[in-house]
Amino acid sequence: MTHPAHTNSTWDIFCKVVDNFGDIGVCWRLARQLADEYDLSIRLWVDDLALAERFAGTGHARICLQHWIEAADFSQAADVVIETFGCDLPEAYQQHMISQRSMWVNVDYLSAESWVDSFHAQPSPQANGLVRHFFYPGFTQATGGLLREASLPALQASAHWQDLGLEPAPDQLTLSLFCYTHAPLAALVESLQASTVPVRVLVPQTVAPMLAAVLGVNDWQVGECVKRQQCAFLVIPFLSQADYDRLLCLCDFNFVRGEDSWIRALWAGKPMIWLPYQQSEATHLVKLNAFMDHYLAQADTALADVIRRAMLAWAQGDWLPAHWQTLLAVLPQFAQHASTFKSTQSQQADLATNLVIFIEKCRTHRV
Ligand code: TRH
Repeated sequence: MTHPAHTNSTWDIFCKVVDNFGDIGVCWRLARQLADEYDLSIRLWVDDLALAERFAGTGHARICLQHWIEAADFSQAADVVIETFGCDLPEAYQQHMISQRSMWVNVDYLSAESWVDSFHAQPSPQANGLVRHFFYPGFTQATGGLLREASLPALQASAHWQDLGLEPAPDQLTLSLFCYTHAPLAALVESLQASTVPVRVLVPQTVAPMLAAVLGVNDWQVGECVKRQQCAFLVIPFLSQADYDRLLCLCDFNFVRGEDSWIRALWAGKPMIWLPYQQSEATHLVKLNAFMDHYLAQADTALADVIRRAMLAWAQGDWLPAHWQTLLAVLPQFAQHASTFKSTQSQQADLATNLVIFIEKCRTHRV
C-alpha cells in the first residue's frame, strides 16, 4: 500500500545511539518500511554511523545515512522530521524547520502502560514557534501501534534453518538467548542442564562473553558449542534484522530484551520471555507488569500465572530450575497462546502506517 501524497515530501529521521542496538534497530526498521511501503526517500541522521552501517548492510536505494555530528550541514530541513526517543533536534536544524514549515514528530519509547493512550498524538508548542507532536508506539488502538512490515508473513513462511547456516534439531527444543548482563544466567544454565527435554541454546555473539563467564569457557567463538548435561550452547553470529526474524520464528522459545527484539518475538508467535532495559526506581518492572497484563489478558489463569512468575523471576534475578520445569509443562499451551496473541495483535494497524496517516492529518489540518 502506498500513499502517493507523501512521495513528494522529504523526510528526515534523527537517531541518537544511547547504548546497545535498540535505537538504531528501531530507526533503521522504520526508515526501511517507510521507503519500501510508502515510496519515501529518507535521510537517516545518526551519531554512530558505523553501527548504522552494520544494520543497513548493503543499504537501501531510498535511504541515505547521514552522520549526525555538530559540524554537519543542517541547512536543508525536511518537510517531515522524525525525532526518535526524545533525542533533541539540533538548534541550527530547527531554525531551517521554521522557514520550511516542517512537521515535527517525536516517536517515543514503547510501553504497554495505560497513560500512553492519552499522551499519544498530543502537540507541544515550542518557544521558537514550531510544534512538536508526540507519537507513542503501543498495543492499543489509541496508540501509534507497533512496527510490523507487510512483508513479514512471507519472510516467516519461507524461513529455513539452512538459510541461517544452522541444522534443524528435531529431537531438541531450540531456544534463542538475547539478554542483558544482569540476567540470572548462572541460574538459567542450572535449570537448562537439568531439563527433562534436551535443549539447544543459540547464543548471539554479543551475549556469548556474558555466558562464557558463567560456563567457565575462554575465547568462545562463533560456531563453537559447549555442552552441559541436557543442554548445548552454540554461539551464532550477530544476524541481519531479517535473519534474526527468521531465527525467532524457527526457535521453540525466545529470550528477548529492550524494545525491538521484544516486538519481533511477539510477531514470531512463539513462547517468549522479555527482559526490559533496566531503569532507575524499578520503572522497568512497571513496564514489564503492564506488558504482561496486556499479553496475558486472554490467557488461561494457570498458564498466565506460570508465564508471569517466569518473566518476573528473569527480570528480578531470582530464576530457579522450577521456572523452566513449569514452563516446559505448559509449553504447548504457551505456544498456542503466543500464536493467538500474534494474530489478534496483528489486526491493528502498524506503526509506520499510523505515522503516515497521522502526518497526513496534521499537514491537512495544520494542527
Ligand atoms: O539492544 P537493545 O538492548 O536496545 C535497547 C533498547 O532499545 C532500550 O529500550 C533502549 O533504551 C536501549 O537500547 C538504548 O535491544 P533491542 O531493542 O531488542 O535491539 C536489538 C536490535 O538488534 C533489534 O533491532 C534486533 C537486532 N538484532 C539483530 O539484528 N541481529 C541479532 O543477531 C540480534 C541478537 C539482534
